[in-house]
Amino acid sequence: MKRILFTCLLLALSIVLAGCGEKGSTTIDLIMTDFLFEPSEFTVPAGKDITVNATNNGAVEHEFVIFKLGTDAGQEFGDEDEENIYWEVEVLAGETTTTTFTAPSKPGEYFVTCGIEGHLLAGMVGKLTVVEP
Ligand SMILES: [Cu+2]
Repeated sequence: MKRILFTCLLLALSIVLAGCGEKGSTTIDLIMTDFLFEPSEFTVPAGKDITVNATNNGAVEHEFVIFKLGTDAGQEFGDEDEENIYWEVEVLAGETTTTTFTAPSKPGEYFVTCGIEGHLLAGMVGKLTVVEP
């Protein structure tokens, strides 16, 4: 009987720990191709330092551009969108870059795209979900 109780406790503990894992990751592992983000959706904890490991497997340069909350690039990325950028990183074709940024302090869904002309339309769109840590 005691053993069953112990097993139940372990099970409950593992569920709680698994739940903690859903509070977002401080690491983003990103593959860029012509013309997709893989994966395209990320969840990070608000206000934390996030490490981005970005690999460009494409034949052309790509960017990972996070927009400010409540903004997006519309149909196509243009000069008018520059002021709405929260953070961005550029990766040359065939390169891997590791860099960091501080996640926005406000939870919400942030628009992500590649700022190079035509890449948004081609499908380089993503979403960064910021959650309470
Ligand atoms: Cu691109």
